[in-house]
Amino acid sequence: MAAFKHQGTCVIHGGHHRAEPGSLATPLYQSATFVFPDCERGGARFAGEESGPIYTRLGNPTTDEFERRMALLEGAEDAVAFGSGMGAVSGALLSQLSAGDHLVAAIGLYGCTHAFITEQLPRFGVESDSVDFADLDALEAAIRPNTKVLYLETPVNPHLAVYDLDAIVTLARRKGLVTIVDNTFMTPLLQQPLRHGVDIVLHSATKYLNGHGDVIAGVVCGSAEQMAPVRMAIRKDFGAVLSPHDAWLILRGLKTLALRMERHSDNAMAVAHFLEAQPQVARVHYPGLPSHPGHRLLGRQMRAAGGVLALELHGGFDTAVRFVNQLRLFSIAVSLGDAESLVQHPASMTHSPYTPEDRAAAGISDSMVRLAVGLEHIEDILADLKQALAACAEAGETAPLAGEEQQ
Ligand code: 4LM
Repeated sequence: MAAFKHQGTCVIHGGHHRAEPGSLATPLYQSATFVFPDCERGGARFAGEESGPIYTRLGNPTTDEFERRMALLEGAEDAVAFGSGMGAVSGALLSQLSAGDHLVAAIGLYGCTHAFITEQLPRFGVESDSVDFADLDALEAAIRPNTKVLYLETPVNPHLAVYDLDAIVTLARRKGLVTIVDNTFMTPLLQQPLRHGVDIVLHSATKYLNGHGDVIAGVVCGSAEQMAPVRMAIRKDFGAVLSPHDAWLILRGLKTLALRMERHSDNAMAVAHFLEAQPQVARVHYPGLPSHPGHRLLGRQMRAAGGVLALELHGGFDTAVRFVNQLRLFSIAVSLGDAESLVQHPASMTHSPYTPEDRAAAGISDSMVRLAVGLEHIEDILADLKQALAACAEAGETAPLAGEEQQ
């Protein structure tokens, strides 16, 4: 596939073949099945002797363009679209693991990924251990003779730990392991794990890739050899297929990805600096801050720190809940990567699938609040945070708790 020199061009044109009669936008093939010219050629398509669409669960021209664009952006040979980020997470893992295998996962992954690894995979005979991937000795010690996969997010949802991909890949190669990275928080605009030697990269395309909060989708990228079973076994037989209409919406959303990631990162950086200076804030987790342990990887591995940050307020669960309830511009919602600023409370929302003990071990405290900073004007975003902190300080113990009526 032809690559563009700049990703800002690739997000607009990557993988686009202008079809007759020359529509500028990608045509939407909203069709479940495709008609064969004759029986022999239908058979030839099934046998892989002739290219062309068969049935949308196997492939669709609109979805194919999204896949081509993602492969180009990640520097992969191929990409496979899924009907959700969890479809991509489970699809990538199931393509690499069989009964009797073991994987090592980074601590503090997205709650449903953690649930898939610790609750679903054991039902199919796959065991796992969770370790801090920043501690390479601990990571090496967790590797067993039957370990097949190292699985991580970087930055990690929700506490934004950043892991050194070069160091992890060096270890994985020495041990003959496959590395899988969930690149949702960064997008290929800010980080390209395959360029660091990672084997498979995946996304919840629900987030920044689509960017408009109206689609659930996922995508897995890697070598042609690795993607063939992801497409023609995992997606075909498990069926977590992306709707062509949703692929079309993501292709439209992708066109502004470069602009959006710049604005998200600038806004989040300003929010992080603001929050770090507030006496009510005990800690800000954002790799863009020099105080963040992973800051050294900015520039080398990440082009910018992205739009998500986490903060911990002095106090516990109730303080976090009060702060969230005081915000007005930020919407209280899970997800991230949308134009709208979103706030959520990981302990009771995205990371509620964890046991309290696993959450504590993963560094997700009850007072942690996650902000997915949107594309609004930074002065309005900061004003909202200021008024919420001021309202919390004023109200003190009398501030309303979760579930109480808000004006
Ligand atoms: C959230 N996240 O954090 P679908 N990988 C990562 C994620 O953050 C998510 C998924 C995969 C949130 C959703 C509620 C790093 C999701 C799963 O939701 O299946 O597209 O992605 O707020």
